[in-house]
Amino acid sequence: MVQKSDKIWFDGKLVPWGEANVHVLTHTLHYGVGVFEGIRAYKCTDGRSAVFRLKEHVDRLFDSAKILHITIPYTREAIIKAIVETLQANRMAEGYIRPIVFIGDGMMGVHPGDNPIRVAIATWPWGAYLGAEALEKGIRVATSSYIRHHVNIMMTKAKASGNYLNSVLAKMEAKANGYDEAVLLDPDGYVAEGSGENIFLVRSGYLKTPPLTSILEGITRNSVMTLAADLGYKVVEERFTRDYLYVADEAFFTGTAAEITPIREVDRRVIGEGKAGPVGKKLQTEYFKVVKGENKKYDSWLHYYSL
Ligand code: PPE
Repeated sequence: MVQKSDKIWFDGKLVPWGEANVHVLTHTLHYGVGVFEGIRAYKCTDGRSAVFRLKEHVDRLFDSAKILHITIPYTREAIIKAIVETLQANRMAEGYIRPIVFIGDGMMGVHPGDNPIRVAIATWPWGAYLGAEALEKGIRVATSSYIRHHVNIMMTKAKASGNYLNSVLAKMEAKANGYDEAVLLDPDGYVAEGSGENIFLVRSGYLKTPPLTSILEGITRNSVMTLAADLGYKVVEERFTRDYLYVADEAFFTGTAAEITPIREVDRRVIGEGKAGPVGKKLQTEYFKVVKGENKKYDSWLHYYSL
């Protein structure tokens, strides 16, 4: 169960959590044409709070909407302000932020007509996405029987609600088979991403991650690539096969929710030593320093707010 907060920002105003409801003929509920974001705020080491890469997340929300022909009836600045206001209204020093833009009720049928575009922003506390031990010990992953989107079937650069049908199926399958998470292959058979994470492998000291075809352009992916380059690691964006993953020295998932989660097993093959590897661990440590404001070099990635 999501831990309730007091308020949700809904179409321009803060309303009580229990009143942020929609009609059953909400267009997006039927056809999936909506866009959303997943953002985290962290309590910094100096006692302040900051939203991590807020601008980039809001930019991606607007890009996702553009791809789906949705015009968000607010400016980027207004959405940024609303996100901060929601955190403040809920007295959230840290937590997860979920803005969603969706098509409301009015017309039914595939074409959304001029149904209203509605915007909501919810916040709630969210700990380690894949379980408390996952960040430390790593997780067990299975290749999914579901294939990630073809670039002309779904718009893979949009963080669109409908795209997640594929993720939900993959995640349910992985869990039902006793794994923690799924890794999905792209339509050509190469490794793409997790149900809600990007993927990296480490081999002979360098990092590899799939290029931006079938996958979401992850903001954590970008942060990790930047941090890795800074730490002197070579990072290549290149397709790789599932068996290349089996023989990697290390592998890990990245995502706002998942942060940097080591992968210790794929399809019953132990990865490396079957625990968090040194490169992934180093990047995870650096990432947590950055989000908590301990690395001043990346201060521009933090949007500080007061409570
Ligand atoms: N791929 C997918 C499919 C994905 O959903 C996410 C984020 C990523 C990659 C990583 O993107 P980024 O967060 O910008 O680094 N998934 C979000 C939703 C998870 C959920 O269960 O809901 C998230 O991490 O917030």
